[in-house]
Amino acid sequence: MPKDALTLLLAAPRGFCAGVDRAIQIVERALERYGAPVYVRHEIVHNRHVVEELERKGAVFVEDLEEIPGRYPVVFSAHGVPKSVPEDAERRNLLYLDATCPLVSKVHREAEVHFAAGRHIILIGHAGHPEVIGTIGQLPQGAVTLVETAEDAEVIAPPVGSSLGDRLAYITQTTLSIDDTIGIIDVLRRRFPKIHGPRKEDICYATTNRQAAVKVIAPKSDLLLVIGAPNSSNSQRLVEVARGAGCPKAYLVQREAEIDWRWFEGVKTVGITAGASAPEVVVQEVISAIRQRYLTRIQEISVTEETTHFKLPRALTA
Ligand code: 10D
Ligand code: SF4
Repeated sequence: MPKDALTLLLAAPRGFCAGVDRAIQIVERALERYGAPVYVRHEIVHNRHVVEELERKGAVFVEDLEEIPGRYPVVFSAHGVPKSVPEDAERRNLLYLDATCPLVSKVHREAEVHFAAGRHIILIGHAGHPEVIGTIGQLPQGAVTLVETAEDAEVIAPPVGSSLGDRLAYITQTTLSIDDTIGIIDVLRRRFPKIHGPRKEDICYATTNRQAAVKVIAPKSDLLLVIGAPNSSNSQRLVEVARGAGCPKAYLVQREAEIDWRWFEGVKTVGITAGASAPEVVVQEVISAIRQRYLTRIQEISVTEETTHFKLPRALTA
């Protein structure tokens, strides 16, 4: 039977960002330098494929330093950690390498600057996400109030005094939906006109660019596949952005095996993108699987070129 025709719209940029690239390299270099095992606290980035590849090379993933059975090197994940974690590593005499993305660390520093200026901090982000736990953990308990939605922003009651003058500031998680975050900031600015904050938000360049590319391909797509993991915030946001931008059939898949081929019924154009933690090999695996079933024409739609690159910690380059 002849294959049906399908157009694939490949979003660009997609996949690995500079922070993910750096974090993976930190684990690889640590393995070369110190030998296996190298422990990694939390998934280095939220992707099973990446984690399994590093496990094959000798990395061991744990959620708590307590699980490390001796004086082995440990890498902190790209999402960042509360201040108590390096302190704990020092108490345990562990050699640690911090793979926190420099753009997450920048938000940590913003939080510290606001705190030093006597401001109460509103963090816009998702409860329980490791980046949010890490950012809140830069400051003493009670210094930060978490806001997840515009509805939250309407009702939060910052500590007495801070909301009246200019002793209030906001910061954000780096992987949020741009549009939702703007909505939340609008509420905060209306309620607290003197609130301090970044020029826009703290959403990083990679999140911004991947969402921009999805907004271009979604209206042209009958189906849109986002390659990424369910615990990956930036990947989940790409699904929401695609649905909001005109492609209700947008799904998150970790691998080719998760594709439900019934999604393709009656479909002529399929958009494809990948979260910042999803490797290009998985994108190519998905494309090959589609090509086995359909006569495909591939078109890459690029909204911008990315040139950002982050240096490795000196401990690994000296
Ligand atoms: O869940 P997420 O989007 O924050 O993390 P993921 O590991 O999927 O992607 C990299 C993003 C990081 C480390 C947070 F900035
Ligand atoms: Fe850094 Fe952004 Fe990548 Fe997160 S998504 S690791 S903040 S560049």
